[in-house]
Amino acid sequence: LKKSDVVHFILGERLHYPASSSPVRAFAATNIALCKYWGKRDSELNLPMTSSLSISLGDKGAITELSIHNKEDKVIVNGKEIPHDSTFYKRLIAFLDLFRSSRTIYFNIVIQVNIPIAAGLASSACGFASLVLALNQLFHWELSTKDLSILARLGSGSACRSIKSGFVEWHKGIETDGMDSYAAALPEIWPELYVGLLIFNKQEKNISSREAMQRTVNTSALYPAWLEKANQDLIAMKKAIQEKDFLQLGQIAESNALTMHALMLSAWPPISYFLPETLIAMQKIWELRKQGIPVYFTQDAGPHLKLLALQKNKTEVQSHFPSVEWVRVF
Ligand code: 2P0
Repeated sequence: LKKSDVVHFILGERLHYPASSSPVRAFAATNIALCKYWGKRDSELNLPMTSSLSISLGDKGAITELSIHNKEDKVIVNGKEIPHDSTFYKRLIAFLDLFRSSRTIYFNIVIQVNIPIAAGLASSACGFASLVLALNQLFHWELSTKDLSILARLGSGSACRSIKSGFVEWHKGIETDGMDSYAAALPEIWPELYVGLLIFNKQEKNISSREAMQRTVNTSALYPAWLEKANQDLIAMKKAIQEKDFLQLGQIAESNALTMHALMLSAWPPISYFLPETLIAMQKIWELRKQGIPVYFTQDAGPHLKLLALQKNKTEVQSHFPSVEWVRVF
């Protein structure tokens, strides 16, 4: 199945609805997975091998302003026009092509992202999610959250989780068309829970997560063990969230992230997103825990760490990591 088949299935005749004549705007928060998505069962439709669970980062994310343009597509990200030969432009345009149907229609896309782009902070997730929300408004589709999540997934897997705020679970689904692979919010809220961004540099990464996860699935001897662990972690994580058990949440998230990175080290050619600073910070976090300070981390496809802490421990953690930027989740 192709992406366009899924789009036709979801939108039907809505694919031909006229666009609004005035610009629309939509925000989507970026999300950080506590139980990671790492590996696909279908790389055309971004269908995952496992379910995953994330938290959306409050007001950190992307605002997409979308309008109809008269001659060609134009993409501006944080005030800069994106060159037409860049990978990002091509990926975005290929995604928009899905929604043009047979008509000649061009878009003006202005994206404002308030997190470092392509640094493992899931900017593609909030970018595609906000774009889908904006398309939904521009064409007055009035889609359900589930359908919006499926469309966002076609842009980038993790984008399907950015359609909702708070704790979000992406159900992996089993259908070949992926109509049961979408994200839904969990009912729990946890106002004391904070995420601390520990950013080590702003360089773009050298291998995309898309390529890295594919290589991991294809070459890591540890991958079957990951499938097992991912499943167990998800169950335990949902329990920890229900019971507001921070130590459990932190332990599962940190162990899940480290196992994902262990998979990458065991791939061939090996993949590492670690910088020396990443490892130094990890050691420090483990030391702080020995001293009784409850702080954990998670790490994505980049060198940065995201700290997990409760509101009451923020100040103390900050004294050891002065550069940390706290994000209020709820
Ligand atoms: C996650 N990551 O669960 C995992 C953990 C990075 C590390 O999802 O190919 O941009 O577009 O489906 O979603 C990043 O990969 O990949 C990601 P595609 P995506 O957040």
